[in-house]
Amino acid sequence: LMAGHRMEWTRYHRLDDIYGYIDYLAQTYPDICSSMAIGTSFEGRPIKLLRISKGEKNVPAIWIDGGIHAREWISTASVTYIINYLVENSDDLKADYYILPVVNPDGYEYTFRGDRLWRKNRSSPEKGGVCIGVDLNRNFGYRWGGLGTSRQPCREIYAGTGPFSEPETAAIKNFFEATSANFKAFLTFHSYGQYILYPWGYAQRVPPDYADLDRVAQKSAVAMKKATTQNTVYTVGNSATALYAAAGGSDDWAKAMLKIKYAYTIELRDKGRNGFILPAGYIIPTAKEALASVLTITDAARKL
Ligand code: ING
Ligand code: ZN
Repeated sequence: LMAGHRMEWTRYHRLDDIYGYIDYLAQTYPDICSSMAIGTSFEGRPIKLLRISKGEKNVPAIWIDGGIHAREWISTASVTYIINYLVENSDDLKADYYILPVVNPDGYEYTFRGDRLWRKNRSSPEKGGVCIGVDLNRNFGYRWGGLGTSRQPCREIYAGTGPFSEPETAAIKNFFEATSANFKAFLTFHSYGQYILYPWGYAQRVPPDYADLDRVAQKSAVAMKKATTQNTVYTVGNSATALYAAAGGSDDWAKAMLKIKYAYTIELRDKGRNGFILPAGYIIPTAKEALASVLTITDAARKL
């Protein structure tokens, strides 16, 4: 029996509430929502994806994820807000959305039970080692192990034992290998810093079509500023130049290996006053900004 759901967007939710919401949507709106576990985390939790689609031909597919880094709660909260908006406004759905609000469920739960500032997953890849966790955004299979990564398991930027060594990143890779959907955008939400970043992250270089990525990102920044009365400023740039170099990120892999044109990492609020511990009162305004970016990038994807 599925009585309802517990999502409110005025507080941060545990994984149970988020997964309950996904199940609720799939049961309540079976014409447009379907859920699937794309894999299982190191500790055995399902990695739940929601597809929102009207089954129309000739619409682009768009990937949206959050919570790859456990402590970045606003990312997961904003992605669930985006889900709610797309379902409630499904008459205007302009793409097929594949949405993964918690890439790293073990890490996410650990930020409630153990360490609020945990970043990595919870795997222990070394035999007999003491340190736990791989940085999942260093574990993707393009230029794995390059700049801004570490081979030391105790570091926050530990890249793992090899590309896709972790069940959470392997699940995403396997999903894309199995799907025939026509992906035109790949959006991964993080916090914090207020940036719209495009590849490459592995070095201070840009892809051949970077002018298109820059133009759509600038448009997105304008929409995000207008999304609330707070005129929030988002800075646009190449990841390695605007922020820092980091190889093995999901956006680089989506761009280089999956050939998805509009690949972005979006760093949500704030700029450091609260950092990862963003008060719950900022969920709705920040999520409105995240939604504005999704709708802007959807428009660009439809024009391809
Ligand atoms: N930031 C991203 C990180 O993984 C990033 C920034 C993404 C840099 C992609 C380069 C490429 O470090 C956070 N907040 O995690
Ligand atoms: Zn992050």
